[in-house]
Amino acid sequence: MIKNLDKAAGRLQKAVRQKERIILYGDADLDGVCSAIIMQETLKSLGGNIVRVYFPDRENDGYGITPKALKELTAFAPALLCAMDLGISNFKEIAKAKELGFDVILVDHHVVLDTLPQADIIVDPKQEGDEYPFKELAACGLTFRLAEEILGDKMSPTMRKSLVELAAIGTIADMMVQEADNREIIEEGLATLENSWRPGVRAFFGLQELSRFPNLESKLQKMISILNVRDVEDGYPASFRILSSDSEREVSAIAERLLEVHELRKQQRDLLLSRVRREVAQKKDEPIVFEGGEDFDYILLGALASIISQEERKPAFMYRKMGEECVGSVRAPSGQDTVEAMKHCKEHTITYGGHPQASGFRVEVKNIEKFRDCLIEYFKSHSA
Ligand SMILES: [Mn+2]
Repeated sequence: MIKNLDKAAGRLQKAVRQKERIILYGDADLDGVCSAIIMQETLKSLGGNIVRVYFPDRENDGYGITPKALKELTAFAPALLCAMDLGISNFKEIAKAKELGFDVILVDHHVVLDTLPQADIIVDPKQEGDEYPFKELAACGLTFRLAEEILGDKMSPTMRKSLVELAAIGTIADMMVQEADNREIIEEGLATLENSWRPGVRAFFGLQELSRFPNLESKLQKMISILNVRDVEDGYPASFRILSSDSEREVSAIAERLLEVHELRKQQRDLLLSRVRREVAQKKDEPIVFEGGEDFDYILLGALASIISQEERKPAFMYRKMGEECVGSVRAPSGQDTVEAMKHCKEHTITYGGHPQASGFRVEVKNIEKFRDCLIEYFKSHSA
């Protein structure tokens, strides 16, 4: 049993029974969005009083539970705040949320830093004392397990299909290893995906561009990269608006538009990529790639870092300079632990966290070179 899964389920059931206000807070990527929709549909099927589904705007407010979010959400306090795919490194913010009158449940799968935040219930298979053997569930996989625990035999076969499809999409999008629980979730979810009842999924399989791809896997990859396009309306990412909508017409319009933006983004990414490659060619001896600037579009950082780290077989740190701060995205080949490296250099950071092979950071502009030098030193002695 995943540690605290039963406690989290019990607490959410109690909130439903007592008509407590419930806030769902998800990361804005597909894993977080799929988690939030799974939880939303689960609790709504029981009559839960969900007053807000919140996604932080990573580009403007940063990752995780943000001070800006708490400022807005405080209007709903007291309430139960269920955070998914984030939170495990939000020590200050969670302490603040408690002060404001929230009960906090975290469903996260990111690496636990030195201590745990002061949340009431934490589900994270990477925490100490969790004896569940498989540690690599995505947040949406954990949320699906939580939904099973909450609903028990109230989860109809139809509902199960539509939730596990989301869990499969989010697990693949988060690039989790396709083993054990993840493989089960993916196999079960993909079995019905092309005939999904979810209008948002149907909209994609109806797109001309998708029909060109030869098999389900490649179609799904295309769908995921389109859903990843940043397009926020009233605080809601397009992926959430599409996947949670029940209007066929609304979803096809959004899907068509995202597809256009997606093509544009690809061109922008390729431009930036060729610039970064030229820089990297000058610095072949360094153990890492560390590049950034004011014109590094935040939304492209993850993709850039991922491509460069594969090409160079080195950890790649890509950042955007925004005012006084640099916000970065990190990818590394397997065997290299970027979270451990940043822990070693944490005196130069504002925050950092994530997975060994995919992580992020915020660093003050005045410390960015110290941070880079510290990482270079670290990887000189810890290279795979
Ligand atoms: Mn995730």
